[in-house]
Amino acid sequence: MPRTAKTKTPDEKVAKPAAPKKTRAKTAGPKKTGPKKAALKPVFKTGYVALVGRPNTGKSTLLNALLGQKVAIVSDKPQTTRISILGIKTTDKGQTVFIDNPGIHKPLHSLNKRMMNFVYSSLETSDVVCLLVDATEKFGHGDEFVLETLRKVKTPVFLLINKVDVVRKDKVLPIIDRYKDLFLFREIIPLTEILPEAPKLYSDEEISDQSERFLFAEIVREKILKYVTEELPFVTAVYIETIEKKEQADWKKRDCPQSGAVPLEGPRSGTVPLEDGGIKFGETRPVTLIRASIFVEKDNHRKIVIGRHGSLIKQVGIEARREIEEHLGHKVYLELHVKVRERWRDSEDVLDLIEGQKG
Ligand SMILES: Nc1nc2c(ncn2[C@@H]2O[C@H](COP(=O)(O)OP(=O)(O)OP(=O)(O)O)[C@@H](O)[C@H]2O)c(=O)[nH]1
Ligand SMILES: [Mg+2]
Repeated sequence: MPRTAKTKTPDEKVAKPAAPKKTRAKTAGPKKTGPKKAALKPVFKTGYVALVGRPNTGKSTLLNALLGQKVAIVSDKPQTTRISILGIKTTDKGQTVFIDNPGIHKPLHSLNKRMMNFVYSSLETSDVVCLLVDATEKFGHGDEFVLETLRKVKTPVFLLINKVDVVRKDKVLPIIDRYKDLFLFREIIPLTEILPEAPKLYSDEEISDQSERFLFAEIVREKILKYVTEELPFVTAVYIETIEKKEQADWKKRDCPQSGAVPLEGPRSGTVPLEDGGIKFGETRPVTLIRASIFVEKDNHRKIVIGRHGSLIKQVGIEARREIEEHLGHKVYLELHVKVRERWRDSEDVLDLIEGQKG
């Protein structure tokens, strides 16, 4: 799981997420030496690569694949990504900072306008743009709108045809032909080659720019998206109210090797082998308590997200908790509350609140 930025408490000031940092001071680059010396010096390249395309083309899936771990949530519903996140890949040759963006679409609500602003800002910031197209979808107005958007920027654009695993090979060539005629794409060469020569922008350990809090909210949202359809994916947002880490005595009878031989509160001395290593008597284990609100727009949405006898929300809770536990490496209690916030997609306050979680 990603190493993420420190979790902020909800009452910390909610700041608008800044555009990805691009502080490449003129003096910060490698010193100019004579041509002979420069040729011998290994070149370190650093830059931003924006992943763009229509919703659902597989940008977040690609980001996770490129990084070799999950930093972005994925779903089969469009408009899953709402806030751009960075995925940082550092090698000894360079640092590629991928920007996973919301899908390009015509915005209706304030939420969607903000989503598109993330796209525009990433197009401005990036050194390279990768346009992902879905080979399973027919070319349409949405694709024309994407190309129109890209024609406004000077950044070199690479075309990546995705989901080729589920279409016949002979379907791919016509897609290339069509795009070739519509837009001037740069030829495909390894990405780091074309990044500017520059020192690292992030430490080797950093893999994303999102806070744990934002990641947890996204994990909960991903599980909801798995189970809801129609307008529900669009009207659901997750806000993490509190994250509280505690130390808790964790002795249970079932943890002991000889059941019944040890009192309920644990052994008097020594260690007991447990699945995740031994624990000494008197020791405690960390547990994180997370309280999250799920915002929907109407009462019937709330009923759907809760499900019959609470079945849907329970399933979401189980799956999200497991994934968060995997991330934290210890026990998690996850409390979910479904709340109606009418027209939250046009409420700047709610949108600020949700964006502010990113840190
Ligand atoms: N068959 C196939 N499915 C893919 C591939 N890449 C992504 N998908 C699926 O496509 C769906 C959308 O993937 P995402 O990664 O969420 O797409 P996205 O472009 O980030 O979508 P938005 O965030 O909504 O813009 C998911 O169901 C993925 O599993 C691929 O290469 N092949
Ligand atoms: Mg996405």
